[in-house]
Amino acid sequence: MRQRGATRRRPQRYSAFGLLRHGLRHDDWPRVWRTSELDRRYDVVIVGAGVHGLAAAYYLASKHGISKVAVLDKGYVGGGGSGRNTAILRSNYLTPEGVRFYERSMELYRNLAVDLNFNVMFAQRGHLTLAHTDASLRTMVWRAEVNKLQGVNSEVVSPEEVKRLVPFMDVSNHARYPILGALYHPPGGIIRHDAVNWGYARAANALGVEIHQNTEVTGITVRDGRVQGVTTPRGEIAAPIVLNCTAGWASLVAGMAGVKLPIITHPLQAAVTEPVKVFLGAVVVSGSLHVYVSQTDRGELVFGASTDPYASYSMRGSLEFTEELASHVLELMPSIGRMRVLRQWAGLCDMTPDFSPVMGTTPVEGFLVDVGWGTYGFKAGPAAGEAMAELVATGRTPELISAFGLARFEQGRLVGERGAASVGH
Ligand code: PYC
Repeated sequence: MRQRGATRRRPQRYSAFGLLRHGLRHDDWPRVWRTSELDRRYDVVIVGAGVHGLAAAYYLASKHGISKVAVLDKGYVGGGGSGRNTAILRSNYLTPEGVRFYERSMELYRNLAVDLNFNVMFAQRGHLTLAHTDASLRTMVWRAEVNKLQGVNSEVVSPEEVKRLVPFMDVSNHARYPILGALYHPPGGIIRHDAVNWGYARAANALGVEIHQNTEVTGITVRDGRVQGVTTPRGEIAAPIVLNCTAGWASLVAGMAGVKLPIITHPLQAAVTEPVKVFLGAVVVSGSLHVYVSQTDRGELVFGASTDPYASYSMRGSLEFTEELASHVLELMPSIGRMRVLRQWAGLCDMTPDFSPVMGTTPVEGFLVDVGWGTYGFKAGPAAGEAMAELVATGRTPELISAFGLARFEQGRLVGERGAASVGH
């Protein structure tokens, strides 16, 4: 499977003069990745050109020399969950398996700009999960202890410390939901999600990986329990390995191979305000108020909620969401009442029963999954891509993801992460 002598192209670098010239003339900008003819056969077909699919492709090529790889997407690069999330990175999970896994992703994210030679704008601003009840404070203490045992920087802090970190927050006893404390995770932060998608796409493509946008997978061929390839409107493609890296459509794509996933898909809405001078240092999450907020380097506040309470594939926003979001945010930060919401959108969340993903093999030989990313997928892209690339290249499931296999739902070995999901669900 190892592909020797694959064409390697270095991503283009510019001198200051070159940058200026390209900035002034829009007609000769080079493509960030090449488009190519669709071949009839690949060593690996990856379904989904989001951060998971692109990272898997990049690590297949960069770490294992496998570059006869096609990443197919029915839309465009980063147009699904990878471009619709709120770009929060953290590793302060509840289970040791979860903490170790997300911490590996944080490690890869920390070096990603250098690794991809692309500015992904990772800002480690600190991440605060507020506790408004004794029960949630108990969970924060539990998480902090599990985190520390795994070497992850997390601690429970007082309302006074919350006020020091976020001076605009109402930490008084008069608030409708007084803040009793918070889980503080200094390494957490935000990143520019589009840049991550484009950086992986460019780097994978430079190593020979092909990216085919507007190429929907409409069928998966399985013969004698083994995957043979996929069907697209552009024709059949043969491949001994098909990796499902979709979010939102994961169970539909798996269903094409006859694999049933324990996933229910819900929309999740988010919104962004007009930009103002940067005043919010940390990412702030309130599980009880179903809201999280961060401020981008451009000054916009990015808000998100929990998933909508019904299963749906709709990606439309609703007025109820904006009203509820605004009222919850104002309970925390009354002073931002005059800021205007610019845009809202929705993404699709593939929820599993234990709030953990599904990564690994399936009963169909050669058909692999990296799915079930609920509300926590973007931060996991690098580690999931790296681990799935290793599984493809070696045929062995890496220890890091061994707890997240599909068989756990039959065997009753769930990895319960509900208590560490960003917001109440
Ligand atoms: O898990 O950190 C998270 C998250 C943020 C927004 C949605 N989920």
